[in-house]
Amino acid sequence: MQDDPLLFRPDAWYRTGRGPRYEQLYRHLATCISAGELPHETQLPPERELALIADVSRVTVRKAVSQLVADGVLEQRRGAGTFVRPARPKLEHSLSALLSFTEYMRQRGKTSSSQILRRGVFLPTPDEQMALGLSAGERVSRVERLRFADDAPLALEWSSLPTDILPDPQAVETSLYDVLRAACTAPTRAVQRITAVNLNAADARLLLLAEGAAVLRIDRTGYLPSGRPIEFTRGLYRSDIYDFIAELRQDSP
Ligand code: 16G
Repeated sequence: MQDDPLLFRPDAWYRTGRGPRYEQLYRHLATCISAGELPHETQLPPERELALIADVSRVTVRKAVSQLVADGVLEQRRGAGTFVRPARPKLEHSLSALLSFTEYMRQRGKTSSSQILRRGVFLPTPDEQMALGLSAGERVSRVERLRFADDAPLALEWSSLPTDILPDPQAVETSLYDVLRAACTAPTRAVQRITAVNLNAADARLLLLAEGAAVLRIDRTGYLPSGRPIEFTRGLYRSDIYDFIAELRQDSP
């Protein structure tokens, strides 16, 4: 049983002019739960008692509590009382976080575009062989792009895929993932390695940065549901777009 009634006293949650009491009580309890002040398995005082401590009617308590039950943060156990439920697992939406550059930019209200620097079928580098599980004699389709958001160059990306997954690199006009999705071969899982590197003169010129400027290098290996690696993209990203990468990492498995 929650034995700290201070949390429920009116001065902890009620302010004149900030909306109806049940709404303020609801918001307060939701905050206490998400902040861990009312941890998982805490039992709330019974409705009558809570109404007394909070100095509100039982109807007000009932409305706030039933909203929290509907939200899935409280659980009413018959004959036992009302308890704080365990937090939902964070990874619930992990797959939806596997976004493409085009989608990241769209989410941020920016228009993306690309300048293709080179596209073709090549012998794989040792890094590509390792990431994609290819032998030295096999071929990869490679697409090298300078990527823009609202006309500002933000990233340089070298994407390599086995030729049976992307037989024609010329097919990549705007979004690589759109091409893969159309063939049902988009990755559903990815592993990323992030490092800080300094730009060489050629890459700096393209990204409109000074030679030696620090950027993030992210190597993404994307996998099909079968576990087969089908994308290896090495990207250099201006660190002022780090925020979108951080968001991805939070949601990823
Ligand atoms: C992102 C991915 C990259 C992928 C690209 C596809 C990171 C670090 N990298 O930039 O691996 O190839 O999106 O974007 O997020 P597109 O579908 O717009 O071509």
